[in-house]
Amino acid sequence: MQEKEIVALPVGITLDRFISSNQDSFPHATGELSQLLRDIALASKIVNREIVRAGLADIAGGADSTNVQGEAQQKLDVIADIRFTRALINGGQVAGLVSEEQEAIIDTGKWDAKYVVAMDPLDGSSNIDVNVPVGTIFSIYKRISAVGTKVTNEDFLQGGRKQVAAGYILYGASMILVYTTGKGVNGFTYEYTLGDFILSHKQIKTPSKGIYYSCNESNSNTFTSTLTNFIQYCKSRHLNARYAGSLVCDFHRNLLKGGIYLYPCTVKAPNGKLRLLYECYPMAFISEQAGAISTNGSTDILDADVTAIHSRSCLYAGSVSLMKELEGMITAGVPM
Ligand code: AHM
Ligand code: MG
Repeated sequence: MQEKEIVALPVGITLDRFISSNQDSFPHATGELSQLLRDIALASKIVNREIVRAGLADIAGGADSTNVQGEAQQKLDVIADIRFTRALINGGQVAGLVSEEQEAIIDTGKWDAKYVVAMDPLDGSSNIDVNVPVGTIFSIYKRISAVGTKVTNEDFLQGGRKQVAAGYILYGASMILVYTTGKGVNGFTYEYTLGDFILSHKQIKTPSKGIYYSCNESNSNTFTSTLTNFIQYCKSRHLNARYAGSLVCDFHRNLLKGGIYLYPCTVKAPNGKLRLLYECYPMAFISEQAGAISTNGSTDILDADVTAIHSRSCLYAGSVSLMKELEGMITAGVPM
């Protein structure tokens, strides 16, 4: 049966109303995905509460521990991981979870649930101590293992095209939740006095001509000549450089204003720094839905194979005109 068109929803309605109306546009929807999205929104409010008081409470700074990738954990990394995990377990719609902060799949024990979630609970956490925006990134799949059984690795390694929803929360000057279920991208700004997310950015479309490039140029001595030439091209076109070092923050700016985000493979991170499952795939899904493009230098990110839950990738994502220029240079020059 054909999906019904999403009802035209006005800016200003609550996330809850939006989710319910979207659900009505899927004829066989049972409400489980809707509830899962609400659980993520709830967890984000709790994490946001922690972030805004980080300068006052003793929750900024390092946690004296490292995560599975051997990276130093911040206290808020740990807190965000606990908050999201707890909200998703208690919500009951998720059979298993993958988190950047946990080595193995988290078995929620809710084996009757049909969804699994991969997430980076607090992305860009090196920015916490200096009050620069950070984010949460999530990606949702329908499990392929039988409902009623324990989840498996394969449930998470289905590939980017199998995502049923993906999104991020940006904890910035205001908190905004941006997500897609494959019917466009919408953004909801948190209204503190109401305690609700309100539709503020309806059907986001990335301008095809970008005005920003976002890249950690301190790695430029290890860039390929193709990438060096592309950065030179950006400068010759008077694009502005903008790089906070928080993927969610840098990606969000380019999504709305037009631009390109570049995290190449480097000597320090030969396979790329960003994680495919819970950083690149969700951003790629959002990009595509917003009319932008993403690649790892040779393949559309959504078509790139994932072999392990914490696999890494290079990421180039952004406005069509800039991405076409980059792809042209890749074809003509040395591989990235
Ligand atoms: P994290 O998930 O440990 O926070 O690392 C990912 C972050 C991204 O948010 C950001 O784009 C990138 O790492 C910045 O890396 P670098 O400091 O090498 O530029
Ligand atoms: Mg991250």
